[in-house]
Amino acid sequence: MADSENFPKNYQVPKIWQWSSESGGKWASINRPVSGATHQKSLAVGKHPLQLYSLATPNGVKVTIMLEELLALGIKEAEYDAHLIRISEGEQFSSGFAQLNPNSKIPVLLDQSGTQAVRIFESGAILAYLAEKFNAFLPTDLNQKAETLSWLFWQVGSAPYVGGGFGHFYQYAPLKIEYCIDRFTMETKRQLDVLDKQLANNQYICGDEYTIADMAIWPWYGNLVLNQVYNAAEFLQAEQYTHLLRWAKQIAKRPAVIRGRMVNRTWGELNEQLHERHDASDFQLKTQDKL
Ligand SMILES: N[C@@H](CCC(=O)N[C@@H](CS)C(=O)NCC(=O)O)C(=O)O
Repeated sequence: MADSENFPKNYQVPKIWQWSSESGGKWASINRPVSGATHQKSLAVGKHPLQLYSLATPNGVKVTIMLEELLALGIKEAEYDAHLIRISEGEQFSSGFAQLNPNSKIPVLLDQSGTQAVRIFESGAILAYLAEKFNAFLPTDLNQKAETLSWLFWQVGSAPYVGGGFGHFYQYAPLKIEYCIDRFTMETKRQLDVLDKQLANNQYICGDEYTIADMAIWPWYGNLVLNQVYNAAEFLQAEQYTHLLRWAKQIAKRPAVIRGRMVNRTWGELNEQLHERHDASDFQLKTQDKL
């Protein structure tokens, strides 16, 4: 990894950008300016109709929370296999993965329950697909559905400023650049304020009903104020967002959320890491502390 000394003090923008694989940073080894597979490897396929290929990042956890919530409702058809994709090792660039998601990013879902298998990529699209397939966590009333989808799309459009912007420059960038940290901290705090105001008058994001909007927003913004990502709660003065914190703590206690955030997790406490999930009993039998 390059450190700050590798960066010239007076950078002049060249006429044409050239890719330097030495540009450094935590994700330098997997970042490329081109798409597509880097190696031939097919994906493992388990016994259940739903096959998830993922990692327990906030985008991955959205889907495992949804699947665990569906199972908690007693919907057996939502049984799934969750296969681990180690993105820091470039497993998202296997030919099998790239075939399911041309964007080579987790999560991706393969639904084999019908006559023709369906692949769904983009976490927001996966949540909407599962909600419609199982008729749960997305209101059928058109106006309420519009409100839920507005917040779902808000999350998908807004979180890259938090992840790719704030989180990247605050935690991962090999040098701390005040301009970048200021710019993305400002935007992140603005977004936290949007949520705090919405939750001042609503139990859940869209009112009294827990929906896919909560499942999409919690892994990013709930975890941020609970100091579970980027270790930035103090820096962002998370305690100011009292309504958001109240909601974040409430969601964190849901059994399906506790299970969902363990799936495909490869860091943190060993008893909270379930690298692969192929059966409901895996939560009791196959966490890393038991293997
Ligand atoms: N908009 C996508 C974003 C997915 C995404 O950024 N996934 C990250 C992990 S959170 C990833 O797979 N990164 C690997 C890479 O960029 O190569 C979604 O919501 O599904």
